[in-house]
Amino acid sequence: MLDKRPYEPLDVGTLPRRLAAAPGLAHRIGPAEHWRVREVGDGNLNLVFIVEGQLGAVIAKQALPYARCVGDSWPLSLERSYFEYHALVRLGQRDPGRLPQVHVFDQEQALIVMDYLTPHVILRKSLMAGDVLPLLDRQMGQYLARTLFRGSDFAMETAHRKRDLALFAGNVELCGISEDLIFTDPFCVSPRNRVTPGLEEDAAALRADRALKLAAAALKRKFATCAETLLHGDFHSGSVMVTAQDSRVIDPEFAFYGPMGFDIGAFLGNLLMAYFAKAGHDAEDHARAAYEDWILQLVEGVWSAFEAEFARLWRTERTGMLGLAELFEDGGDAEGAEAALAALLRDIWRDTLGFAGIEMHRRILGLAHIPEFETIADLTLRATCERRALAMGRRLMLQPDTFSDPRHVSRLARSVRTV
Ligand code: SR1
Ligand code: MG
Repeated sequence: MLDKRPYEPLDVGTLPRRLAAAPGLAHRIGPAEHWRVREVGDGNLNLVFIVEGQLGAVIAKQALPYARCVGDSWPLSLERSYFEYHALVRLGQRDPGRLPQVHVFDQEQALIVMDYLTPHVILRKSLMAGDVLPLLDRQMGQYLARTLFRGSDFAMETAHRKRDLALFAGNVELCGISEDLIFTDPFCVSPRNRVTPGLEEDAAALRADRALKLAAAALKRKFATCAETLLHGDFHSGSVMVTAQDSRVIDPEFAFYGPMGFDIGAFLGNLLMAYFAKAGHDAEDHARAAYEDWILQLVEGVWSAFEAEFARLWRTERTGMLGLAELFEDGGDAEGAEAALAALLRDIWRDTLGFAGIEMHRRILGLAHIPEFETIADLTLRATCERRALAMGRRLMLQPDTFSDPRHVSRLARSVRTV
């Protein structure tokens, strides 16, 4: 049992002393006197350490009492670690093996010790490097279907789901970050916003675009009021680690009960931005065109795998209060259940497109930009790539009903890229 010493930000010197008392850790990675510790965090919020011993390694992630990317002028409570721990456990149960296993949760220190994933790399980096990941679409589509379906009232026992809903309703602070940074700031003047030089007029035009602001308002309302399932809550390509054969999901500290399309949309929006950024890095040649095509196939493949797995779960695990077999199968109307599934998938697809579009706006107009664009050294070229992404994102937000399936998304991406 770890003692309840008051919280202190740990460092490579103090972390081993703290962890030496953790039950089972020496057994897993070897005796503490041989541990080597490195701090490797490059995310927006937390400290991340790799602790290597003679037998293996673990990751130790500690929340800081402020947002790391901004500094102590943006205080944040340590509670996010509690929500991340509970989300890691639940999402891991819903898609076994897809998230790191937790070995120690030290609530006092806001510290989670979990599997060190190796030789995995962050998906965002892998996409920037031009890696082809043949299983990613299936693994991520299935992950999304399993976690979103199994965390909802289609599958869960309703008293259990409501208890969980109450627990994650406490993640007020991180939901607040999303509410501000995704749905509000990008569409108004805010000191937290930043745009690439050359994109100022585009940003001003979007902030004066009433149709776009109405779409952002509707998406924010959906995000805040549609407590459909337990979401990862920040499911971008920095929250996935990959090898050619394996994909793992990390960092669900933004977890809360929200609309299914939010996680799917965040992921697809980030894939689309990876697509639009390619022209800022590589010469226009056959290799680049082939990789861009692969990214669009990935977008299509994630949705297809999601749809197929969601339909399978609908037919085999619809045991929750919203399952409503009483209305359909029990009364001999199996086709009614299929019609309900089709209607639900249409709704999720529509939400997915809107959330993908708003994610693309917030990464270009807001506080938290992405390395795919930020590393384009030529600012004019960077602005061009971002402008194309914004044009695509705007269509997704304003006209989701014009995309009947993901091939239409690919078609639009290709035509916008040549603008
Ligand atoms: C202050 S946190 C900024 C962003 O980083 C996280 O990864 C989330 O995406 C958040 O919006
Ligand atoms: Mg994160």
